[in-house]
Amino acid sequence: TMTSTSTAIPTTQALEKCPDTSPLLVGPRNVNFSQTIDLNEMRQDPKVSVGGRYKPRECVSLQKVALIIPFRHREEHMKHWLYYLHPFLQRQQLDYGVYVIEQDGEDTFNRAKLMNVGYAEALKEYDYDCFIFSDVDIIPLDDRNTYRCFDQPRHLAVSMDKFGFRLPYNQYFGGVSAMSKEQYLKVNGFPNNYWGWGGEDDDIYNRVTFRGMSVSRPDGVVGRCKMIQHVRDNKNEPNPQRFDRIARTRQTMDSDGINSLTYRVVRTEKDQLFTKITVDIGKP
Ligand code: BGN
Repeated sequence: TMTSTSTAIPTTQALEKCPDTSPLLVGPRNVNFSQTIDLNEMRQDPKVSVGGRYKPRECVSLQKVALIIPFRHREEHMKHWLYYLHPFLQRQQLDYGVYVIEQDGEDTFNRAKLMNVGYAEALKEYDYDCFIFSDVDIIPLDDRNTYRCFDQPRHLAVSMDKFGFRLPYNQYFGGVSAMSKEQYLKVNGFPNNYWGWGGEDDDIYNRVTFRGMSVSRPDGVVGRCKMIQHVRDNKNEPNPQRFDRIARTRQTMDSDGINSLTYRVVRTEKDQLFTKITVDIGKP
């Protein structure tokens, strides 16, 4: 017979809600992108289930969080992201899933449309309440920067090394952001028509303010993060239309967004540490 002194998880008794602040946080930590990453050890972790899903065993998470990462040809960055972020999110006691949304083909990249695809696809799998939209090359340095949603849309990458650990401008909403399902639907998601680099984050910032919301942020110490250095990607040239587009957000936001999203799933791969969805999103 079993003794009651073991650490076995009670199955009959309901788990309690996780505390507001996780007791597992460690605070600031450094990262080192010159290390060679081997994810195989992490893949053995029985607490992470296939597709990059996790929930704490010790309590019921306050939020169910989908991490959405637009992607193409950045395998090395993805390794670093997974290596640092899985333990980080686990220390935050989140119930989470990692979705890598890969743009199929070699046409011009469209970060924002891939974000919309990630939102739609993640919701087909699980009843997520919160969506973290993250670049693949941004690693947070302090786990007090909780990757969850707040009562206003949240900007998380507020203190990046490449901008001297400050905001590049007050309205900056790029890199990593968090929106609840409700906040996201209120702004009709991201725009689908920003092809190439720049402006799509300013567009969603505009959407947030035009819907009467404001941006919430961690402080500049907790919000520190590093970007992995890289050369500019092919097929992601600065978009010459971005200036005109961000000037017209108010006119376009109701008709261009999650309500007008179309795409075709080309393939879905389940790694132990992430779900990769390759999609045909068309071209400009
Ligand atoms: C801004 C870009 C953002 C980008 C930040 C940081 C535009 C719109 C025309 C002014 N915005 O200038 O998309 O995230 O720089 O690199 O280009």
